[in-house]
Amino acid sequence: MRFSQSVSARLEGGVLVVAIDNPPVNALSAHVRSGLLAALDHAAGTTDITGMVISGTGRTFIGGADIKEFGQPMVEPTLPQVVERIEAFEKPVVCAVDGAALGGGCEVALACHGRIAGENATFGLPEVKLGIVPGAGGTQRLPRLIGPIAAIDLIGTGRMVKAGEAVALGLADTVAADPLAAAVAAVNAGQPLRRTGSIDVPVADPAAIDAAGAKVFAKSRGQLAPSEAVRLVKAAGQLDLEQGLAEERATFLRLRDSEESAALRHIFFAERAAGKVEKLAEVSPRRIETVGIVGTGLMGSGIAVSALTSGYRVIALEQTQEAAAAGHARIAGLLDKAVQSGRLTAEAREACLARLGTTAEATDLAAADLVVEAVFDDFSVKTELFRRLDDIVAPGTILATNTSYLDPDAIAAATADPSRVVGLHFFSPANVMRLTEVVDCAKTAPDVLASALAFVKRLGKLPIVCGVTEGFIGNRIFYAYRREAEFMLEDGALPHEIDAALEAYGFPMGIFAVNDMAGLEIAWARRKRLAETRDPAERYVEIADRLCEAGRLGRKTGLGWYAYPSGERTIDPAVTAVIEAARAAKNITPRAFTAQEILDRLLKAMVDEGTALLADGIAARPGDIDLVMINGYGFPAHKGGPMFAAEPDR
Ligand code: 3H9
Repeated sequence: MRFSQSVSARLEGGVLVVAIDNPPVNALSAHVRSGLLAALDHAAGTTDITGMVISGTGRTFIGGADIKEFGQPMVEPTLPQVVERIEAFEKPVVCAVDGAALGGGCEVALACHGRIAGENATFGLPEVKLGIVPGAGGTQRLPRLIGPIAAIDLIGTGRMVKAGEAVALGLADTVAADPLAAAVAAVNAGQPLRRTGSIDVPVADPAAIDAAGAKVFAKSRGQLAPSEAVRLVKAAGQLDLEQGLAEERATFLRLRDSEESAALRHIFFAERAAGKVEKLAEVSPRRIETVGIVGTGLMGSGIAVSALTSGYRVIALEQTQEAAAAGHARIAGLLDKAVQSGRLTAEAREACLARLGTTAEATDLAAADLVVEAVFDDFSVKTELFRRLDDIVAPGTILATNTSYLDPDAIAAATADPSRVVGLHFFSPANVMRLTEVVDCAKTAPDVLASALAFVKRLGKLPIVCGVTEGFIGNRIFYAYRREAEFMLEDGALPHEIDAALEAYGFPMGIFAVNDMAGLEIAWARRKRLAETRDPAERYVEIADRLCEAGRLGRKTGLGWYAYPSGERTIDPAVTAVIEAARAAKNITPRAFTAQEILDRLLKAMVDEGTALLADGIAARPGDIDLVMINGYGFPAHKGGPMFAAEPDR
């Protein structure tokens, strides 16, 4: 039986088993919604049918509303209409959730009279991550099933839960190896017509509800959707179902048309597009199972942990036995921390350590399919290392450089086979940060690039492909942005004013506070390195040099753009004096800046540099630049990144 292009069904005895088949994720497109309604009509009108099972084809149950339909005219039936019909249905409807039941998919499940989870099931209402709230009853039905506190946690943060937790919370009835068979059996066994909307929201301590809300607010500064989600869950305990649903729907429609939602949807699709490279469509990656990592400092040990927890075998090379032992201890320590914070089980830690070898013998890297160097960022150190590896590793082994500032083409040129060299620019701490710039060097072979992308994806990270340029995408934009911030210091703004404007916009920290945290010496060294080739006619701000010369290298020295007398960032009159002296030396009459002017100038600097990167073919898409700035430099995701925020015709 077929009810629409994506919804079909078969009869198992008296049970109508409905299958949704709308690849890639069974989103609730218009034809899915109409197909479900038609199936319900058929079941209602056929006496022999005793009940219905809803299932998804493929790896997903239902991935949610079809996000591609947002921004287009609404097509009936709406999801709330479908969901309400399911809940009110006179014959039992049970869902067999194999894979993800997200957003609208979870709302369909919540409306069913029974919910059977497969072992791979996940449930979640991740709408806030798209700048919206659930719009088909999620905020009203979930608290009725699992209580307001757990509902605030799940809906306010968008956190997904696996089958076991879903059952423990009361979201799912049971976990079954064959959820479809179990759902059919539940209908045959007389599944009662449990209507979630008829349940009273369990009473909870108001202080605990407020505390759960406060946790959500703390993580969602500057965003609208999470606080609206919390408000709606609380309302579920105060309003009747109909009023609650009406309030939810109005909020959903309002937020769906918000800037925040447009920005977060842009990021959603940008993330899916990232790492897709047209020229690699037909290219197969090389097999990578064993990863060599050279250097076990902060960066190398972070990369090692990331690779180990993603199932790779790791051989970490150091210069001496002592350094190798210290590296082993550092990696084990990071794994311990992951266990303590619940991100890793004790068994998984043991399995990681069993796959780790640390050594001072470079020849041990012979077994590696990929070697990532994370040694001191010095040209001769890196090229000597790669030349040595040329004689050790197999011809198919990929050599990746983690350089931030050197020219990877020049590093590649120093090796016997530049086609196997690629850049992997991890961000620190590498076991935590998702962003990785994958540098497609002049001679990188297509299958080497494809392998690097596959490796980064398997690490669970976000790969952004970029061409070779000083600082790649992120640091190049960061330099431009910092230079503009320093121009504004000369023009009349003070560091705390610039930082306050950025923080009010949604950056977790302003640029001067960030510089203090990272330390001012790396940028100082770079300025000194570039001094000889700098165009004397170019505007150059000397304030940072004066601070560095005075030993103000940032937080670790207790002084930088700010003073940190008791650890707290405070405005330092000594810095103001340096700035005023710099203005006076150039005869600049300072003027006042509004927060908006500050933002406009900084955003323009980022966008101009981003536009140049696109024109030069260094970055492939504006969305890639947005992702780099959001995931590496604190740009607020709910503003969509600099390129999106500056789009004039949105
Ligand atoms: C909602 O439900 C609102 C309701 O409350 C109210 C309604 C009234 N729509 O991630 P992947 C595409 S809001 C359209 O790489 P995975 C995606 O663009 C929604 N397209 O796969 C990509 O396309 P392409 C709440 C979607 O296996 C392809 O599918 N739901 C949607 O790694 C593969 O995606 C969510 O927020 C969609 N909903 O992960 C869930 N979802 O191949 C969003 C995906 O052209 N989705 N696509 O690049 C996800 O979290 C993941 O996609 C999922 C699968 C876990 C399902």
